[in-house]
Amino acid sequence: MIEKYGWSDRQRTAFAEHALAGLAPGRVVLQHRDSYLVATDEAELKAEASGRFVHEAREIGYPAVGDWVALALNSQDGSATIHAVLPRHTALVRRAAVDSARQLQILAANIDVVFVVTSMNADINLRRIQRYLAAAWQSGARPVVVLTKSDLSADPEKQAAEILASDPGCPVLIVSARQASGLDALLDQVKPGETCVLIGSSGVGKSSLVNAFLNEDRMATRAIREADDQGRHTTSHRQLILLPGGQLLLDTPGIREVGLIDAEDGLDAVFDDVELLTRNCRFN
Ligand SMILES: Nc1nc2c(ncn2[C@@H]2O[C@H](COP(=O)(O)OP(=O)(O)O)[C@@H](O)[C@H]2O)c(=O)[nH]1
Ligand SMILES: [Mg+2]
Repeated sequence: MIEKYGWSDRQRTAFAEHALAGLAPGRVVLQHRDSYLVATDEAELKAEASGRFVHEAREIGYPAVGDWVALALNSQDGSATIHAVLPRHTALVRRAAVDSARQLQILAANIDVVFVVTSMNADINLRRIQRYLAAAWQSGARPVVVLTKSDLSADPEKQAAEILASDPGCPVLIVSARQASGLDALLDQVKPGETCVLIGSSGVGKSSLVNAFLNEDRMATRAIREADDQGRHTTSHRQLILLPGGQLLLDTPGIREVGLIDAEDGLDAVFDDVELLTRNCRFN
């Protein structure tokens, strides 16, 4: 089961010392406020970070979605404690001010591809794309620009050409979740067992893409939120999703990735309903 989540020789080698200590490997698939859901070889377990992370967080950050972790299993209640995080080969990171200290915040760990998602129903904002691309390159993963909602554009190729002319150094792909077009070309960028993440402003169609890949309405999209279906918001909370083709996909709610870039473009005003939810209610 853990192979499905991308477990490979790289992790096996890094994990050897923890195996000797009697710990079990797992991958963080979902992050709540104070706890995690971790996929292990046998099951998905609720896990909490051990006390030492309070001290280590400034240096390596708290465990995050996508992290490979070393777990002590509690057979009594089926929960687990995270004792260590394996070295990350890539990470989307921001420095957040927490309690007046600058703390490392990991938005997504061990990702192979970053999809920089922007919508074609408005003019292309090259500067914004470049900022997201800078964050993507910095993560160490391969960026891909994704232009969504091609069904709303009079000339999708022209908009793509505009971005290519700015020399992004990565593929630029055109998709429509609504028409289910361009989806295969997108997934071709990610091998089975690799992990990709969607970043981009709220409303550009990230969650709709996840649903299109899954061919089901797993993620809450804007329209659903407007229908006031509160309960569905939680499903869009940064969960690592296994796609039918074997790729792992992470959707991000709006504000998280906005923190990757500074406020010059007024992007700090782009709040996402999901973020409001995390501030207003307790997850567990
Ligand atoms: N016309 C059109 N609308 C889309 C498409 N993809 C998403 N949308 C709409 O755009 C809105 C925001 O989509 P959502 O997936 O929630 O965006 P997110 O905030 O980036 O996750 C919703 O009303 C979707 O129905 C598309 O390919 N074509
Ligand atoms: Mg969304």
